Amino acid sequence: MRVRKNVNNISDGTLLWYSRAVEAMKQKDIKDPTSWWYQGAVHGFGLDNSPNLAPGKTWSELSVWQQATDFPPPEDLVDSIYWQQCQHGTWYFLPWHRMYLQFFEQIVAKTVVELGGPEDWTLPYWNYCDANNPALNENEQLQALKLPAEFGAEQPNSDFPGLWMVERAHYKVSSKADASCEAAMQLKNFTTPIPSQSFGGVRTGFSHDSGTFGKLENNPHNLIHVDIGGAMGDPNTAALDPIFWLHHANIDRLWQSWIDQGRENTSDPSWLNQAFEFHDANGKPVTVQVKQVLSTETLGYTYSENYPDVKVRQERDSKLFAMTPLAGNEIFDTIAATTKSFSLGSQTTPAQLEFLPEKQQVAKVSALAKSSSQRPNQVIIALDNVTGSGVVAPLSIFVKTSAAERVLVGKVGLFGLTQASTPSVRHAGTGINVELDATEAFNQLRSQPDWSFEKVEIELEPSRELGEARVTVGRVSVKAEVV
Ligand SMILES: [Cu+2]
Repeated sequence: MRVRKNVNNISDGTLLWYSRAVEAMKQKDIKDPTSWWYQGAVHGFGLDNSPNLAPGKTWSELSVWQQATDFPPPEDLVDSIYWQQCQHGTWYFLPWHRMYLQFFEQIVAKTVVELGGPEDWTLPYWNYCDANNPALNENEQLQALKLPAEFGAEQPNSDFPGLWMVERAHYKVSSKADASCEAAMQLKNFTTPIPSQSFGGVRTGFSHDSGTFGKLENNPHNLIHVDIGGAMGDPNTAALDPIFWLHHANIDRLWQSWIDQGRENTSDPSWLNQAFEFHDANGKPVTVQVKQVLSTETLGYTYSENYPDVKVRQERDSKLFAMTPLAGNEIFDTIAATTKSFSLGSQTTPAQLEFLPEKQQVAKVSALAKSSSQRPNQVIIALDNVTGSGVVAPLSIFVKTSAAERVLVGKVGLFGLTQASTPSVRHAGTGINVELDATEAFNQLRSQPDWSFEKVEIELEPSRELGEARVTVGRVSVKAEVV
């Protein structure tokens, strides 16, 4: 059994051999399924040359893809069933990436052996969740936000040239909130009709372009992608950054940890039977179904450490409210929304809410949770049809009432924004949708003296300048649970 270990706790040759294998795989032809380029293109392939790099940085070539050995690839490869397959905004997000990592790990392991290295090379994981681990001190927490030193920071680490990437905008995650894994791990259900209550994502068909994000996919997954930015900020280039694979190993570990806590995957046959196409370490085509990858041990690997057990949130909060667990299929009523699309600035952008007359509201936010024995009705803030281009830094969503201090609802990572905004045969180009659970934020607002729902304001704020990125928000709405 291979054990995938925390990259910050390994001192053997794992990263040295990884670096050598990356360099060897880069020498291979883009048409070779075991090449670095082909593996990257399985996730996504595109020639966009204007992602958001840090000021003063440029792509090392016009597009990172033009560095590929034997570029350009033949069109029929670009259009094949093997390229541009990554699953985002969907309940296939976790199983597809598990398959992808599994074959990649085998290809790297085989390359390591060919280079004279050990037989048991195993992919490590990058545990940025440790930034919020109460068992660690502040220094250790901040350390978890940084890329491992072997991957370089501003400068390459000369002992590990294969792990360097010019096309990185940042070398650390910008805030602990972006690396927060707890909220997703607390969820009870793999898939529900409510995206913010779905650990594994919402029910869809094949979903290569981002659409509606489930909880784990948004935070931490998307936020880590856009925080590192550059190639990592765009699905069409993300897998060319060697850190990509360690990021996804951690996401895969979170899925396994969630199951080990006693949760269950969906048993829906359309999920279990869905098949995807890959190549194995010998470059032979393989078809894998979701139901074949539900146990890491069956696949021959495990993780050195699970994410610490967390209880489902309803149980944890039971001291505060006698909560009945949410099933995730509660009915929500929209009570306020913007009526015009608006574009986002680099500073704070207010969303101009219009409120449904109280008489017409089925759900009411103001009247609820007067006594502590009553479960407050759930409140959701939804961002719909977010379109644009470029890499957008994590977007914070705040609520406030006029005088009082604003409250952070959550953060949104617009990973895949460009593709989701581009009409194609596969996708309508209607952009990204995200829902955030705003229940706790509204509880805080409600306790303020001048509370009234009609005074609520929503603000959106990117954590860094937009640079070349452009964002238009189709609609922001506040939905409350009908009880
Ligand atoms: Cu990813």
